[in-house]
Amino acid sequence: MCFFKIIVNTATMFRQSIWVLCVLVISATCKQELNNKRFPQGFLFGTATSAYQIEGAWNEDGKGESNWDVFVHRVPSVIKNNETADVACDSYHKYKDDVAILKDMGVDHYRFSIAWTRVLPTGFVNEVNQAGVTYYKNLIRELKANNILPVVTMFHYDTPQTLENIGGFTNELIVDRFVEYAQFLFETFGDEVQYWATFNEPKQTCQGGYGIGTKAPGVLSPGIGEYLCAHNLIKAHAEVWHLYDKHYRHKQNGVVGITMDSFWAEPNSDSQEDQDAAERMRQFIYGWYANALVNGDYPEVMRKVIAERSAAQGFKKSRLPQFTEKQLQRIKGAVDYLGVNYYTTYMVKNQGDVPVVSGWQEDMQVETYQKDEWQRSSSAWLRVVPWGIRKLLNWLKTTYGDIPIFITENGVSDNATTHDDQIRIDYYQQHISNVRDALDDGVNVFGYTAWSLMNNFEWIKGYTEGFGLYHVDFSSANKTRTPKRSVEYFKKVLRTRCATDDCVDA
Ligand code: GBH
Repeated sequence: MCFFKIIVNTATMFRQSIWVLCVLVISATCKQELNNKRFPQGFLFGTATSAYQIEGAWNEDGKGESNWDVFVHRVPSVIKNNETADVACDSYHKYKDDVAILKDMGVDHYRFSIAWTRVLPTGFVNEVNQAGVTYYKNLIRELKANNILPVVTMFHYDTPQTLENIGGFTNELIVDRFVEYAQFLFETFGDEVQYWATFNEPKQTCQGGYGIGTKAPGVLSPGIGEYLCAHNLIKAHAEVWHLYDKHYRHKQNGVVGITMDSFWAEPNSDSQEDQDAAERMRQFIYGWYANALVNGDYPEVMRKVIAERSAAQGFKKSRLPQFTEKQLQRIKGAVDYLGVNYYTTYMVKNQGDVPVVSGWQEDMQVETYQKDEWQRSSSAWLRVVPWGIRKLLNWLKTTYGDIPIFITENGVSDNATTHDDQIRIDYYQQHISNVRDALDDGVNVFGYTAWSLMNNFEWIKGYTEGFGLYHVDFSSANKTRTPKRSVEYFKKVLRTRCATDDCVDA
């Protein structure tokens, strides 16, 4: 543990000397804990972005409208400062600049997403937008020419509005539409792409989009819409995996995974109630999707709790939909790797008073908080808790066995104006060290991806929180990218393949 808090509390006449003392304590204690072993050969280090957050060109060259285009235009005030991602980082025009900075950093891979509406403007395969196809072909070609592996997310929250108009992921029709879209991607880009992820953080799409309405389309349907969305999304993922497995894997040699939100849930006490509450939270967040795909159904605790609460609320059936026998067989094992986006940790207590509202959040029956001594970032939900990633990785191993794990996002925010991001240097160093510890623990993790390559459109927070290694000047016509101080640190990791300055071979 590093005792950051001591510094904050030393506004006394001895400030200077105590400060110096504390810095010594901090560097001594922190250093001791850092893992200086090199990562194994073949371990992947890279950075990530997503289409809506960086591309801009929202209606250019034949792109169709997505639910995010509509969400930000329809009621501008849902986004901080009424911002949109109409232009964002302008990566649609500046992808060569993006690849140039990736190359300069020396990354092994770059994780980006394809905007469904840029390649299939209607959401259906009846119409292909050639300009959109060319854009991603160029991006992939440029990456490969620079020895950077493309890691492609098929869907990072941006549903075609044509499909959103008829319920988006709450309408089962989307399953076949998504499979057709994926097939189009395999046909068009599959020879060049070996790492696929179907969905980024389905909990955001479902609970954010159709539960509490903080993500597009902003629908409020807690406990109904959010579960229905997840149900269809899981089926869509599984069908895409089968499609790849049967028709593309033998010639394209890739893998198809899915990335989940993955907070670490730390029990607040040793009491059985709190231990159970923390485990319940992990199952409600990660297990909702992972248990279905690895073990073939929703986690037992979700099925039980939601069925009981539904009955008590007078519903005839559980609000959590049931898979048919045939569907259960299709989803079980339909995943090659589990993606992990880790940012922070929550302390978890059992919720004493059982809430009456029937949402996912309430069904979980937990109370959460973050400790005061955990360092803050510029995001209210994100405090720095590096040991959480190690615990999470170990939990994944215990819970899902040795299925490969890919850290598809890890990062911290600044105020989006600074270039002096010591917080990010420390954050990456401590998290990468903990990932190395997890390898020592025997966890089968094969890659680490820093979120994000550059500051970008941070959803409802607009441009007020910056997760980038690079700063972007959003007021300039050029959307100028400049390295923050953390870039030097990340470059060093990429060169030396370890978290510290004194790397040793394992
Ligand atoms: C990831 O989500 C996303 O994949 C990525 O697109 C995003 O840029 C990145 O994190 C940084 O946020 O704003 O108070 O309503 C991480 C999980 C879940 C964290 C939603 C923020 C919203 C908090 N996110 N949560 S709030």
